[in-house]
Amino acid sequence: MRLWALAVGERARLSGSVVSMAKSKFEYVRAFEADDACLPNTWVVVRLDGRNFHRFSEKHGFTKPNDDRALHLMTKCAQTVMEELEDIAIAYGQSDEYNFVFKKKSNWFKRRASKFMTHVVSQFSSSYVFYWKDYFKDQPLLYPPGFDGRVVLYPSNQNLKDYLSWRQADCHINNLYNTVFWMLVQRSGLTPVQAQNRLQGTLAGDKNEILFSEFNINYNNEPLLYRKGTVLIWQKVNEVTTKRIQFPKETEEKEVEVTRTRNKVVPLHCDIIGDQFWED
Ligand code: DGT
Ligand code: MG
Ligand code: MG
Repeated sequence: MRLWALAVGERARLSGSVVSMAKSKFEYVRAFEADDACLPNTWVVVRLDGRNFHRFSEKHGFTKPNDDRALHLMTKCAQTVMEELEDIAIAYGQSDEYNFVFKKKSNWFKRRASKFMTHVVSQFSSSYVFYWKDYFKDQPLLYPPGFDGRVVLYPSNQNLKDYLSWRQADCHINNLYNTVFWMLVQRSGLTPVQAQNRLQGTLAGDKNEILFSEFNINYNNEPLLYRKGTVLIWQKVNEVTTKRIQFPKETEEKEVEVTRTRNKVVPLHCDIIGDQFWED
């Protein structure tokens, strides 16, 4: 049919029906979208992890085994994620990973796993690039970093506690190993292979002993940031600002202090394996 040959009103009527016919003909493809709603009443955890950060940390000259700039940048990005997105109750980060826990009752985007995961990962990634220069002052970003993401559901509070404990235990094990490993390489002049052989089969106690007897380091005095990672929680904080106000019957403005309570994301470097943290 040559629609252009018809009167304007007639053309609109016909083209409308053609479009709606076509719409209903094509619409079946929507059924191919999988329903990925997370089970109700479960904790939704999104874990993200830097893609090939072994290479990324080498190329950008991260200090070994811990780079304060990198760790603080990760936390800044995680804070941004918590502030920009909805319903994240707590987050935990270490090395090149961060874990975000959505509230059990969250109905954000109808609990669709893909929405949770992609929003977290994209907000985090863009923040990493956006805030890079604030932390790595004279180290340019050499190529765009990437992060992977996954969603895991935990039905009980105990499951969630155990999950976060597992991540913090991982932080401890890796950090203890890396601390001794880099001491052996940087201070004792061992090659990486020699240091690896030296540490093969050693237990935590042996590693503590090497640090103490050979390098005079008490591992327990190493910074909590390195040993425990970072927990992000919401806390009410009092914010004091000064405002200029003109009172009635007065001609000049006066400066007054205004205190407001605000919910803020604050970083902690504490133990989350024991019960104390959860009771508090
Ligand atoms: P992936 O996650 O499978 O794509 O591969 P990677 O290389 O990211 O492996 P992963 O996530 O198991 O290990 C994290 C890497 O990031 C590891 O090679 C050490 C590096 N990394 C993370 N934080 C620091 C840091 O503060 N300093 C240094 N030197 N390296 C770090
Ligand atoms: Mg990684
Ligand atoms: Mg990792």
